[in-house]
Amino acid sequence: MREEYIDLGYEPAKNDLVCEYYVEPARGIDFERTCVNIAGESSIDTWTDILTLSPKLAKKLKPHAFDVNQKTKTVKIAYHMDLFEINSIPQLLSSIAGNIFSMKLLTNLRLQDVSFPKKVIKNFKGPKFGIPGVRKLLNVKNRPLCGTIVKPKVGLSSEKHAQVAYKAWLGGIDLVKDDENLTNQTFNPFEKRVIKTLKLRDKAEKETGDRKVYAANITAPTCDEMLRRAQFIKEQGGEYAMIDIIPTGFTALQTLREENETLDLVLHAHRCMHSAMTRNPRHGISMQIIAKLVRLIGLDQLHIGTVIGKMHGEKEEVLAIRDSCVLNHVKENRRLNVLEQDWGSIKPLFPVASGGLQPTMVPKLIEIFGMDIIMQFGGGVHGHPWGTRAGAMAVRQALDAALGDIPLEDYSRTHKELKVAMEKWG
Ligand code: CAP
Ligand code: MG
Repeated sequence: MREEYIDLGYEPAKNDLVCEYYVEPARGIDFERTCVNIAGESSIDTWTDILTLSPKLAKKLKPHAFDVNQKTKTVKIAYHMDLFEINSIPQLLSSIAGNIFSMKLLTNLRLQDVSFPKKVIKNFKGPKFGIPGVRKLLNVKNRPLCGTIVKPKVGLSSEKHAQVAYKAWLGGIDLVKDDENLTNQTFNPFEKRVIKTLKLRDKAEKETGDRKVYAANITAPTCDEMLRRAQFIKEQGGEYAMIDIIPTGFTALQTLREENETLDLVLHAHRCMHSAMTRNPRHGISMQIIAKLVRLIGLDQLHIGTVIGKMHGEKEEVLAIRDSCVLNHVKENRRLNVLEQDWGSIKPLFPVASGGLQPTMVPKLIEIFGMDIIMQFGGGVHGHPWGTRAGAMAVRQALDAALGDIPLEDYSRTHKELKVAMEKWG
């Protein structure tokens, strides 16, 4: 194997792509040898010496494991840009997150972060709307946005779905979205749902005087069908589409982003299934990377975790993901395995906190995330003892209290929907 892939003095070149891996070699296997194999298998090499690549090209394209740390079990590898199809996320992942996970000589491997050089960043569009575009569309400047997911996830008819959405909007919710596994089932077909829900969106806008949006789930079996559904939303006067980013895959996301130059929809990224890759701290791919890919490709909103809700995700990790969504320049953080990243002119992606949230959590959510967050309440709206509209009102009351620095306990004395929510959820 190519010992020269260990290159401790190497300074990554301006256009190198840098990856950080966490590595656990199999029993009896040397750490450096494992790193050499990871570097080789993810780029120009295989399990034995090969003679087909010219020495000149091999020298140019060889990977550089420039930071090899057996104590922290991490290695940083710099890859020459020519190894990649510069605007293809699938090809990138087939390289830096492909075969290497299967190698017998390691038991665990985690791709912790990727730092994209300017040259790559320039080849991607990034979010079309992002935080500024979404705020402009909804005409909401200085507060977090409030969303809901129609519940139950699946089972409602299109009519009932639209009614539930309408009640949530009347109660003060800005964004209503489909759930991740609601697409085009017989009890609630996509087109019928979009028509009915957008009709009631218009009614809710008229009655409240506020902008209201609906993100229908365009997750589909083929890219053609996904685009057809997105087009249908557009034709019906919709402004949003939602997609399950992991089940549909990166080719679908890149296709959607290309088409979105003309579709002009706000794209909401639901990350269901991500934990199959991201949850194990010793194996897989970090959520940090998923978030960076989504921003690079250019969806506009992404679920990042809640810290206090029903899904896993520690505060520090969730906030590091948030930073990768919103900052123009992310500094290296060795403790959290975050590499430096300059985003150039790519817009910030709107982070979404969702999963097990209810109204009484609003002050804490603001304390954790600040104003640039979309807070989504599924069960926390539709599970209100007085129903969906009251649940939505309780969310907005909690928000008003938090923004006015008034304890919920005090505010709930004059706001009965919040009071009832507090009685139920504490
Ligand atoms: C939330 C949700 C979302 C999760 C996804 C659900 O509903 O609709 O899919 O937020 O998790 O199905 O659980 P509730 P994450 O508000 O009723 O929990 O955001 O972590 O990707
Ligand atoms: Mg859901």
